[in-house]
Amino acid sequence: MGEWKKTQCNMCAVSCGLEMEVENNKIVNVRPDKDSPKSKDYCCRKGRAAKYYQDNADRLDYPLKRVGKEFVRISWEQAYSEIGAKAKEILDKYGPRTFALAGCGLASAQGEAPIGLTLFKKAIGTQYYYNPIGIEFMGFWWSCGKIFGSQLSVPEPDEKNNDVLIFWGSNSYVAHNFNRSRQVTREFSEDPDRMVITVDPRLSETARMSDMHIALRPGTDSLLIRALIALIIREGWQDQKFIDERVLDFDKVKSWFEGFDIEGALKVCGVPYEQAREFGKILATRNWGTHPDLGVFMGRHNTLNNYLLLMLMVITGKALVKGGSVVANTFVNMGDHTDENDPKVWHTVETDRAPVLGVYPEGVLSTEILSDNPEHLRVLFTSLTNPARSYPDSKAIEKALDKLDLLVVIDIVMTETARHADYVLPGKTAYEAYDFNMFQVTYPETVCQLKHPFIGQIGERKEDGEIWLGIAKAMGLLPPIPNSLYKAAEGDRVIYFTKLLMLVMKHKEYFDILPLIIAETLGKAMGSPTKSMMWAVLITSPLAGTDIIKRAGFTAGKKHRLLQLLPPLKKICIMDNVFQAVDDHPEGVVIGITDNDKENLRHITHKDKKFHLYNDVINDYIQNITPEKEKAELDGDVEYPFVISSGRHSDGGVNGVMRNPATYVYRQPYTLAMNPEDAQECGFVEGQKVRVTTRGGTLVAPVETSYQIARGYFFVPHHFGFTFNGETIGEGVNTLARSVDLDSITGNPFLRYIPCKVEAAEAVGK
Ligand SMILES: Nc1nc2c(c(=O)[nH]1)N[C@H]1C(S)=C(S)[C@@H](COP(=O)(O)OP(=O)(O)OC[C@H]3O[C@@H](n4cnc5c(=O)[nH]c(N)nc54)[C@H](O)[C@@H]3O)O[C@H]1N2
Ligand SMILES: Nc1nc2c(c(=O)[nH]1)N[C@H]1C(S)=C(S)[C@@H](COP(=O)(O)OP(=O)(O)OC[C@H]3O[C@@H](n4cnc5c(=O)[nH]c(N)nc54)[C@H](O)[C@@H]3O)O[C@H]1N2
Ligand code: SF4
Ligand SMILES: [Mo]
Repeated sequence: MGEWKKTQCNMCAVSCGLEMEVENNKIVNVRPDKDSPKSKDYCCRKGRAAKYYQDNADRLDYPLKRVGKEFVRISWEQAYSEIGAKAKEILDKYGPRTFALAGCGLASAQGEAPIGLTLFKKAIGTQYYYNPIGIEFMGFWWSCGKIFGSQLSVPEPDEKNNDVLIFWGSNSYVAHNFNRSRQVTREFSEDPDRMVITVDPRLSETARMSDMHIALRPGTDSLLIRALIALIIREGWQDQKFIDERVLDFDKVKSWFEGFDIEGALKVCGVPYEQAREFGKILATRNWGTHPDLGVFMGRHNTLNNYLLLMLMVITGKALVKGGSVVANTFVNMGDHTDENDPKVWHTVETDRAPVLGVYPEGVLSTEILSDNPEHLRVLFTSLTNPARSYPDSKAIEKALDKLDLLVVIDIVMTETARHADYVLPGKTAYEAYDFNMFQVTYPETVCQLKHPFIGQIGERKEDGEIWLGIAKAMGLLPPIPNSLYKAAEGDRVIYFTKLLMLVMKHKEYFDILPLIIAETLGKAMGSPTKSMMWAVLITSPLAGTDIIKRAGFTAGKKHRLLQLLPPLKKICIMDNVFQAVDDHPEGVVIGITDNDKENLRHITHKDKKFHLYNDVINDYIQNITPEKEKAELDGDVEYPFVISSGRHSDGGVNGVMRNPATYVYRQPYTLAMNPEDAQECGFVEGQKVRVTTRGGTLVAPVETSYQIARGYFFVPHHFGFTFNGETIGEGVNTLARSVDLDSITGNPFLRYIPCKVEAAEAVGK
């Protein structure tokens, strides 16, 4: 019998509370944590498979350096001094615009981010930051920025008060992409007074549980939503009272919908008029919320898809209201709202792309490295990401990685990206080191959880946050820190805070790099730079000083009575108590409670507190979303008559994190799934190997036939093409994507819609 430890899953952004049984420094068993205030006894198969992630044949134990084609073991001292010297030399010679950071935070493990991001954005001074946000959320967050005023105001369904839950291009029953997703979906599905609606070209596992399935033609979401809004306005079903009170410019956007050929559009979408009308009526009369995901986020016209979806919420009176969609109050902002028109915001040199929430589109990374511009990217540091497999156009990415002057990869295993690196540094997982996830989205409660390490030191692995700090020091970017601050860090944290303040008052230039100084001093005292970042994000939390925290019962306490007389310090005292509670409760703590009616408006950040629906860029773009133009484009690709969804979040995979094939023992999911009628017409049989070719590349996979798959639309999962223990299973789907097939507004790729052709790769029976 081992010992059970409380922790939080490291596999996806949902971050369920888990209990893990540990024996001889290994995870031997996993169960959901019934004490978790967030996930309450819920978890999925991926979380339960944590032992295959934690212990496997490919884990890295020591720093490695490339020598010719081989990697050799080196010491940490050598790694730091060589990386620091080389990076500094390039920085001095070519400047910060030649540096980029990628990853620095997995969906569920972001404790290192404040350290890594401060190093790159402030100490080195580059804005070029790439991570998966730049592949999925760009269109959604950009649209939130325009309509609500902030890219941080991302709406979620208010499930407790919704009576209709809509899955729009998301397969949550399999992806578990929100808190307790399977449980919640089941509850809606089984309740006669509530409904599940799925908008998905195929009969997904989620669509199967739905009361209504809108089986639209792939890639027609923008056309469908334009038609739905037009229908709602034509019938006068919009929430006019809500619009009059809360919308700045409804009359200006009405022209996008008036006189629109609704019937013609629905025909192109393949959605029967009667069904669309019923759907429109539900949207106008019921309390609905939606979980959009990769079907719309990575589909054709992905930015417009999202913009129109938000407009649909607004005109039906369901945006940022109880029973509609709400914005969860997370304990930390997930980035900085970035206005692409602000002259201080850098655009990429070759592709002229701007960031959303501080993140650049991953699709252009290879072009920015391969560019001949004197300011092209020369140095790339990555952690918790594997661009060679997860970014569009794997071949271009691998070529680009080889061209870099310096590539440093921090990972827990030898990845396809690491194989191109100059230095590979072994990280610890969140079961071996402190970590936390900033995406912890719960509503109306705000839950905060700190993952405590429970696996002892193995090899020379280091906490990711500690590695970033080591690199900052090796580059000479950490200024001198007085001994008194190190000393203060060992005592009372509120007093330590006042000392920090005094230091910054004396040296104004320290302000921007405060996270590095905290990581160095408080991190040292706590034995973990990452843990000190939990404190840093809590004391600077956007919720500090709000009623949200007070409602959860937190006060300034009895200590520091005098300091509390100053309101800013009172806030620090309260948040320090929050930190203490979080540290004392590894199962997580409810640190905030939102009051629906009072706090929704805080997420509309336009000065007039209104929704702004009109936008010039959208105005130009939407003119092309007509039945005629869309039909011509959708039917016009004679050379590549089929469409492939390059990526499917299948049951046992977690993007590229679960490399260990032991997790696939129950099923062999590397297949090209197609409708049996397509297979028959092409002359393919089940299991036969076929070759899919796109304008970007090609891959071979065995056929799986299923009536769940729509006609003409193939699916291949993206958890493959990884080499594990010397063996490569399947091929990486990003060989199919081109780095130019990006949404023209934000640069988010079209990975769920790639025109393709298919042919037999082997004769039947082989
Ligand atoms: N098991 C598992 N769970 C995961 C992950 C994993 O790898 N494995 N990864 C996690 C991550 S990082 C993410 S981002 C989420 C993703 O979670 P999801 O987005 O739910 O995952 P997908 O499987 O891509 O589902 C997208 C759905 O969109 C549909 N679709 C395709 N094209 C279109 C279209 O044109 N229009 C519409 N309306 N729908 C379309 C597809 O048929 C599919 O059912 O999952 C998370 N959870
Ligand atoms: N074609 C196509 N491409 C896709 C998708 C798709 O559907 N289709 N899905 C996209 C989506 S939604 C996402 S979110 C991205 C994900 O893409 P990435 O962000 O690249 O994430 P992963 O592939 O999951 O790789 C994460 C890396 O982190 C490492 N790692 C895990 N834990 C730790 C740790 O504690 N410390 C350190 N240092 N490293 C760790 C893993 O070994 C792995 O190499 O992929 C995207 N790419
Ligand atoms: S839903 Fe996500 S966080 Fe929860 S157990 Fe599954 S993978 Fe882990
Ligand atoms: Mo994702």
